[in-house]
Amino acid sequence: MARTYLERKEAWAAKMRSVPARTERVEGRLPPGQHTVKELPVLDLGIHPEVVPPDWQLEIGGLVEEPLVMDWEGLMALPQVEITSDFHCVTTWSKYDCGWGGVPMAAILDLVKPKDQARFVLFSSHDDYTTNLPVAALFAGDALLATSLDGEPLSVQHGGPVRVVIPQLYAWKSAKFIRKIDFLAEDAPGYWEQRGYSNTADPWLEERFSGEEVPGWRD
Ligand SMILES: Nc1nc2c(c(=O)[nH]1)N[C@H]1C(S)=C(S)[C@@H](COP(=O)(O)O)O[C@H]1N2
Ligand SMILES: [Mo]
Repeated sequence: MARTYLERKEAWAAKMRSVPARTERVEGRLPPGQHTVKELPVLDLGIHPEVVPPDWQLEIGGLVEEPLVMDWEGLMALPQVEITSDFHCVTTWSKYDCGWGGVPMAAILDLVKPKDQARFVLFSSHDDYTTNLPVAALFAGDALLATSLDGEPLSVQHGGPVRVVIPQLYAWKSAKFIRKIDFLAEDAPGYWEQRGYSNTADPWLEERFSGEEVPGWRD
């Protein structure tokens, strides 16, 4: 049987695992090895959970002073911004000028107050996807919990009602259908990070692959 897109994406990472990242960041708007696309593709595990705003909740816990469960009203009560940024997927497409609207990640950090030991976050989504980041990445001015795209409520195809957007890293770090954020002392690799993709994911360093053996992979 033909392999699914996901299987091919995973096999690609396994095959390419030893391709090193660059040692110096390449300057410029388009990261190395990328090409631009006109429309934002839909890319995920193929599960589009229907969570409507009245039912939406986000659990934020782990190493924080103020763990909480936020609902839609709570999210809407936080400062709202609109930020246009570019989005870069490891499969080599880049979409320029995505007009994301939502709450700055910095506002979330202010609210939950990560403890000193909290150095990493793990995002968990309604499709059981996970991805991990250093807490430091959430301080980026364009890092958002997004609820709209180009002036429209965020569609489920693009991760609605609420997704993470971290434009400075490859798009697999931007968890769609977000349900939980855990603050951790130790790093905890997420879905693609366990399947051969880079832990750090800087597009201008071409940090695509993990550089490590992927257990159980076959051609
Ligand atoms: N929950 C969840 N988030 C996810 C994914 C996923 O499979 N599930 N895929 C990631 C990948 S690989 C990419 S390229 C972007 C795609 O976002 P888009 O479909 O809005 O373009 O979502 C990221 N976030
Ligand atoms: Mo991606």
